[in-house]
Amino acid sequence: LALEAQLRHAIERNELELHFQPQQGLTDDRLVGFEALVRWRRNGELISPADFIPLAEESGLIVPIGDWVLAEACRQAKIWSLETPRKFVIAVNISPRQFHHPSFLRRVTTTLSESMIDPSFIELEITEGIVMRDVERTIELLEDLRKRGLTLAIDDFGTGYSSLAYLKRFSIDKLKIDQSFIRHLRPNSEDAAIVQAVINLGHHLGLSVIAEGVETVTQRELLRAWGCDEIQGYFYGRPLSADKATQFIFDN
Ligand code: G
Ligand code: G
Ligand code: MN
Ligand code: NA
Repeated sequence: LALEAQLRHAIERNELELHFQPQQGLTDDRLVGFEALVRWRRNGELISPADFIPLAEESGLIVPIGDWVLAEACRQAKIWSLETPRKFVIAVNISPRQFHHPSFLRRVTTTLSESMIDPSFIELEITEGIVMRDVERTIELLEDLRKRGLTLAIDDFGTGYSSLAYLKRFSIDKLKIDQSFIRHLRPNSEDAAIVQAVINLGHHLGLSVIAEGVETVTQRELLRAWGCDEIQGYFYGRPLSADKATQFIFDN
């Protein structure tokens, strides 16, 4: 069976699952949230989104997959909200085709209201590519989503083609510094200059800043010294199954 046909059946056959990568706040080193990362369990084998999200995007299957991911993230947020009084944000990746689908706003609001969670539990991660396509409509949509209480983050920040001029017009909450700037981070390097500039830019615009791909204590302490708000990466935690993420909550 062709991959696309298999993927088409993956949702009905319950073959998708969400893993959760923890995010750490740098003011008190507390767990602040998780990024939801989809996986496809096909014949016992776990397939990375890198191997099927592009196909899903191309074929339009990303729309039902995206619906499933959001509903599943909301379901997990509800479970955690009943198990602990602590508050976590679950960040969900949104792909371009999903975001620009005419019914995106309706789908998000329906899923949120059906799940009966506070919308501020959910953060949408959108890329620069998304926001630069159809800018005027994007500005309206971001405002609508934010009015409904969701948090919005620009993912992979610094790698796309967004214009800084638009940053002030987009109603967003957070910048996610791409891991390519973190990987070789050293004091006084070019990456250091870029990362510090993004942190300052974000803060001056009233945004919070999270760095991705943090793998070492040295990277974390540099980011802390520069005022970065949060980190995500193998140093703090790998993507975890829902059960292991629940355990992580109780251990942290
Ligand atoms: O989880 P990594 O572990 O392998 O993710 C690889 C890529 O897949 C990342 O770029 C991530 O943003 C993307 N990705 C993961 N989960 C989702 C999802 O639910 N929807 C979309 N659109 N992309 C996702
Ligand atoms: O594009 P997006 O930022 O959503 O994707 C996150 C991707 O980065 C996932 O594939 C995730 O598994 C991966 N990732 C998360 N933390 C680290 C890390 O510390 N190092 C590396 N190399 N990859 C990471
Ligand atoms: Mn992401
Ligand atoms: Na990213």
